[in-house]
Amino acid sequence: MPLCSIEEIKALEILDSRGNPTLRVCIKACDRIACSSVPSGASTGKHEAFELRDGEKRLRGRGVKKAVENINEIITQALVGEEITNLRRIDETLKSIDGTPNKSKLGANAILGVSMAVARLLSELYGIPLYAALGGIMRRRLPTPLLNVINGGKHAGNSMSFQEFLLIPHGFSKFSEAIWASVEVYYTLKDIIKQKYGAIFTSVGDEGGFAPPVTDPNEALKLLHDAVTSSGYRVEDDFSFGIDAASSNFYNEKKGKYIVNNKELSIDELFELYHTFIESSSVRVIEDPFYEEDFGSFALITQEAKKLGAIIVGDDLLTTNINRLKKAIEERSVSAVLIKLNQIGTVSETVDFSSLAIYNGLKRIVSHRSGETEDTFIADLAVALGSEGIKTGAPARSERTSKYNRLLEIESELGIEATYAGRDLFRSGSSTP
Ligand code: 2PG
Ligand code: MG
Repeated sequence: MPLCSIEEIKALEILDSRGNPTLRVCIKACDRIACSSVPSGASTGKHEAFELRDGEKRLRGRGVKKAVENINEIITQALVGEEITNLRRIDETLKSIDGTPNKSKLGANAILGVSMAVARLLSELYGIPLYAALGGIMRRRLPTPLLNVINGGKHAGNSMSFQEFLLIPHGFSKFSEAIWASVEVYYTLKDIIKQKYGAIFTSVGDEGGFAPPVTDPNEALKLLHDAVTSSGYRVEDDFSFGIDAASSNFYNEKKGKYIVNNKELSIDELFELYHTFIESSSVRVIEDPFYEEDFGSFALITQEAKKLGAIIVGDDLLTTNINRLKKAIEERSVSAVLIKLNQIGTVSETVDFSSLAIYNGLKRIVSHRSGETEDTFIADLAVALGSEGIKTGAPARSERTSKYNRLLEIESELGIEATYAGRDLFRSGSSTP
C-alpha cells in the first residue's frame, strides 16, 4: 500500500431506520473515499459509551449536529495529514482528544463514525475486502444468524415483555441454505399469525419481526415451533430458538421483581421459566436473562444452561466493555458475549473485547442496533472476528437484509473455502474460526 495521509473528513446528519438522525462519515486519502454510518439502540445498557445528541427542540432533541461539528472541526484538525496505516493508532488519537472514559466530550457516535470509515478506507487502500483487512486473509467462516422474527419490549407496540424471539438455523451446512430456510419459516410464521390473530398483526416491529398480540412467552415459542414444522423443517435438527429478554426493561428495582405476562416474578421464578424454555421449548440462547447489574444470577443460569447445552449471552450486562467483561469472566456470569460497535465507540476496542472473549472460551455474537442504516459493516466484522453468531433482525427491511445480503456475497466470493458456524454457536469448547 502506498503511504497515504488523510486528506479530508466529512460528516453528515442522515436518517436511521426509525427516522432518527444519525451520522455518516466519509474520509479521503490517496484519492480514495470510504464512508460509514453509525447505528443507534433503543434498549440501551446503562454502561454504554455516550451517544451525543443535540437536546434541542429540533427533532425532539435527537439531532446530531454537534457530533457533526465535532467531526468536521475538532477531529478533522487532529487527523488531517495523519498517515493512514494503523487503525489502532488513529483510534488512540480519537480517544485521547476526547479524554473522557465514556467518550462524552466528542460523542461515541462521532468517534465511531470516524473509526469505522478509517477501517473501510484501509480496506480500500489495501485493495482487499473489509473482513480480510480487519481479520486477516485466512478468514472464511460465516456466522450463524439469529433472526429476530417476533418483536416485543421496546421494539414493538404489543405487550410482550421479552424483546426478541430468535430463529436459529443451526443445522445447515452453508450460510445461504440457513438463510433461505429461515425465509421459508418467516413466510409460514406470517401465515400462521394472520390466521390466528388477523392480518393487522403481520405488520412488523423495529427489527422486521412480527408483533402479534401475545403476552405469554410460551405462546410466542409455540408460534416459532409451528412455523418451523409447518415449513417442513425439524426443530432441534435444523432450527433452535433464542430469546433476548432485555430484562432490565421489565425489572422493578425497588421490588426486586420482574413483570412477565402481567405477573410479578421473583428471580427464582424467572430462573424456573428460563429453565423450562431450555428444557422443553428448544431454546438454546438466552440474552440478558436478568437485570444488567446482577452478575450473580447470570452466573447461576449460565451454569445451569451449560448442563442443558444452551448459552447465556451478556448484552446490557457487558456493553462491549472490557472491564465489565473481566468482571463477568471472574464471576463466570456468561457463556457468550454480544458485540456492538457503538456500545464502546471504536473498532479496535471492539476487536479487543472479542479477543478477550475468545481467550476465555466464550462464544461471540456480533449485533446490529434496533436503529440501523444501510451500512453493512457488521457483516464484515462478524467474518473478520470469526464470531459464531450474528444478530441482525428478521429477513425483512433493507437495513436488516443489507447485512444478510453482504454475508451471502462474502460466502459466494469465498466459494468452496467458505464454512458455516452452525452448531458451533452453542457447542461447548472453543471453535476454530
Ligand atoms: C439488543 C438490541 C438489538 P437495541 O438489545 O440486543 O437487537 O436492541 O439496539 O435497542 O439495544
Ligand atoms: Mg440485547
